[in-house]
Amino acid sequence: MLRFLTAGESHGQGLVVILEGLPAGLAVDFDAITHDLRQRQAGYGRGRRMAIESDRAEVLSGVRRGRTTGAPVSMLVRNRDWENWQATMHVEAEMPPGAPGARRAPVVRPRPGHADLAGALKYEHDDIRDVLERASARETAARVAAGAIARQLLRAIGVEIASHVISIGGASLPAGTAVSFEQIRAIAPDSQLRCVDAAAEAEMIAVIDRAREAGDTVGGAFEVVAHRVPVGLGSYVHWDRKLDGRLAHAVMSIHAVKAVAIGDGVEGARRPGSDVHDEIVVVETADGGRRLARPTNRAGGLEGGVTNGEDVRVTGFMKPIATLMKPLRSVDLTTIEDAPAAIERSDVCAVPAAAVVGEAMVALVLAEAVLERFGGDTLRQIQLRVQAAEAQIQGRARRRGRNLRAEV
Ligand code: EPS
Repeated sequence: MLRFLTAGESHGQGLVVILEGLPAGLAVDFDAITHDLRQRQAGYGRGRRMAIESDRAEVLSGVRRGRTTGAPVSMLVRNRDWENWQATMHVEAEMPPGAPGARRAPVVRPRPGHADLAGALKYEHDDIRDVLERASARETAARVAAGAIARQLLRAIGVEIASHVISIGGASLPAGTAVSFEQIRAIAPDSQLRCVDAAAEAEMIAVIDRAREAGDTVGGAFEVVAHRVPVGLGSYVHWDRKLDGRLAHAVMSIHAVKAVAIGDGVEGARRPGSDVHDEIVVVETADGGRRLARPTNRAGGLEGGVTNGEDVRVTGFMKPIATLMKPLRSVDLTTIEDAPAAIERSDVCAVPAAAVVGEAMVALVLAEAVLERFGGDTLRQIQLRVQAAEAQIQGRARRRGRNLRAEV
């Protein structure tokens, strides 16, 4: 089992993550972790906080001389902004003398759409800061650090993961646009919105600008695609082993994500089965053999909750961020009088960041499913089992191919 735990507040000292269940012998690319963290910080529409932070994960354990040992990997992502928040966020009962930063007034006007009200009622907090600090999407930096290592495990068996933005507010890729994995992979790391279509991206930027001017926020949709995924991850035999359900859980858990689709998702509910299911055909291979192929991949690489060898495609739909510069109506929880919602520094749009977090969550779920199917305490054992499973599938196809030709 691969599991991870995160801890940390948005303006506390930092974020901590422990990733447990990794095999030994995985070479860890530290620059790749930093790359993923920086990708999460990027994107048009991000707020001023991202100009303060320069996220980097310090690996504290579980890696020696560049390779995993099999022990839990722990990482720390420090908050640079802590400097400015110590007088508000100190862990000691009394403010340490000389603590830098302003001592901020309690937050008492919950933002509709945020965890503020439900959290304050549930945990009996008078200062909503005790809720919002942990509910903040800053936590996703820790997930991305863990996901970066899961992605490296997947890469070691040939799996690649990438993401792109489909829509922001009402601006979208033209309906029915087929986006290949190669197109997504070709998106430049400094792309403003991680969209494959320049015209659509320009429209999306205009949507974000209009929202900013109006003191509003916008959401959107992103798609995560995993390429060269082995056949047979997950299972149809029991509800909690279905990989589509596990991916949906993981992506839905990302802040502000309100819906998840696999493959064509909700579109499939509107169309007849003949327009939804991916036909199975036989094609000749270069060496004269035969293999099974799928002319389409509307299922998003999953049938019966099991990977079928096609690209795994997961879409996340994100609502607009809850902090509005032109706040919605709310109530002051100290006076129980009408009052505009609190304003916290925030983003106008964080869909490209959510896409990067989506990659991390998909990587973590797929890595766990790989460990379940191929087991192994070391990367080497896993690689051998992946190869053996692949050879077995190829061999079966070849044998059947010969039988077919003999019958003709
Ligand atoms: C975030 C950091 C936060 C927010 C954002 C995500 O920083 P700050 O609150 O200091 O501006 O920008 O969090 C939210 C959108 C939210 O609603 O909490 C980050 O690192 O991603």
